[in-house]
Amino acid sequence: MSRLMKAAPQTKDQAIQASVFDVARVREDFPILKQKVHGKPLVYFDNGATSQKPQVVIAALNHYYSAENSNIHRGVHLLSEQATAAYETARSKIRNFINARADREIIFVRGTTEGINLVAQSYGRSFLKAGDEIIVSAMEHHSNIVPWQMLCEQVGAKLRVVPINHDGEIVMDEYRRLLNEKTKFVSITHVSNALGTIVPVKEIVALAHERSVPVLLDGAQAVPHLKVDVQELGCDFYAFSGHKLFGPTGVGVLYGRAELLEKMPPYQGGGDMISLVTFEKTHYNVLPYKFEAGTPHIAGGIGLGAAIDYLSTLNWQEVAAHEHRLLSYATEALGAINGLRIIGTAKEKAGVLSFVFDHVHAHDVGTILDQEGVAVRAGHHCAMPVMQRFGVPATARASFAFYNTIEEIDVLVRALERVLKVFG
Ligand code: 7TS
Repeated sequence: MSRLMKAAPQTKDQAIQASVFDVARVREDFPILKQKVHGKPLVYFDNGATSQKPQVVIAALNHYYSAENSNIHRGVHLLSEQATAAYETARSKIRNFINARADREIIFVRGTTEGINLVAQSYGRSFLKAGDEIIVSAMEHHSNIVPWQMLCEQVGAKLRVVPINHDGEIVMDEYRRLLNEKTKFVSITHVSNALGTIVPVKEIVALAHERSVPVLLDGAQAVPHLKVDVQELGCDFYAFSGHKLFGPTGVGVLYGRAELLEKMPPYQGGGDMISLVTFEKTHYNVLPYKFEAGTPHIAGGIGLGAAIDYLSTLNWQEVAAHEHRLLSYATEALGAINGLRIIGTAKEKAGVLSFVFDHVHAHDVGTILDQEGVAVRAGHHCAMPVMQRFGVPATARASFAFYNTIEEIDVLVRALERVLKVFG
């Protein structure tokens, strides 16, 4: 299932020779990559925070606002019909992209964060009670911790945390031990944003299901790198953000198994999520609209559909091999730098390289890299417990996308050498 495997060391020549993926051509599709920052060519290694948009996505947004802008699901006029059709077509593309069974299992949300909050509040408040336990892992993004803590405060449930080992992998024996008759929900990331670890989520789901415990997977960092098939994974919920998948900000997806979504109450009330309203009683709309109160991010949904169309034009095997080369080349090159320590050395990793220097703070690293045109993220990556686990305040993080190149990693390495010069 995973498209990226262990990072095997490669020389630069091996890495370039082995490349069949035409990265130069793909880069032409992303206008922003031609930018210079501080007079240097942009090297964009902050894809974990948000990825860049191909011209076709920008054009889809432009087309929507220039030619189709109208509210959906309500107009009798042509523009509204066109906008509705475009939005619902995007939903079908997403369904196909993650292999959900039906369009009604695809709920448009603002992003991963809202998807997780929706499940915590709608499913959690309805079906969890005092004494129940929710399992998360020690490598979650805050958006897969805090919504569950809020739920725990509301219903009196308890959060249990599966530890990770020193490579940044889930300790599966501990997970097995934590699963018990009190466990009522499991919510785990598919790929860690701070460490790059690919989590064995299929096994995690299967173990939970042995106890009939539903599982949500946070797919924010997985969908840009892995081929995700929600039926194969067997998960009950899967959340991801459009903006990390080369689509617009402000739109994302919550997949849910229809059987569960049917049982869950609405998350928010308002227009579009109802079929009949009287002051005595309101009848809710059918799926997925029951969970889509108010005017949604119509252009965003359409733009996300365009991103998925774009991705379907790429050869995924080539993309996977290229990303694997980037990660293995970067792991080797950065690993050779004096005093640099890579945080997150799992056997299976996707597109993320977090690192620290013994005597230079990650923010200083990020600032000097920026002067060299290299954009990385420096900080706790909204995963403070991961930083605590590794005993560091912050890391610098290079996160890759398929449009990155081996030459860009060389620029990063030279820039890191400058960091060492500046800070001795
Ligand atoms: N889950 C994971 C694993 C993430 O990496 C992120 C965002 C989120 C959830 C939240 O996504 P949102 O789109 O709803 O905000 N991660 C990052 C990051 O690593 N740097 O900036 C945002």
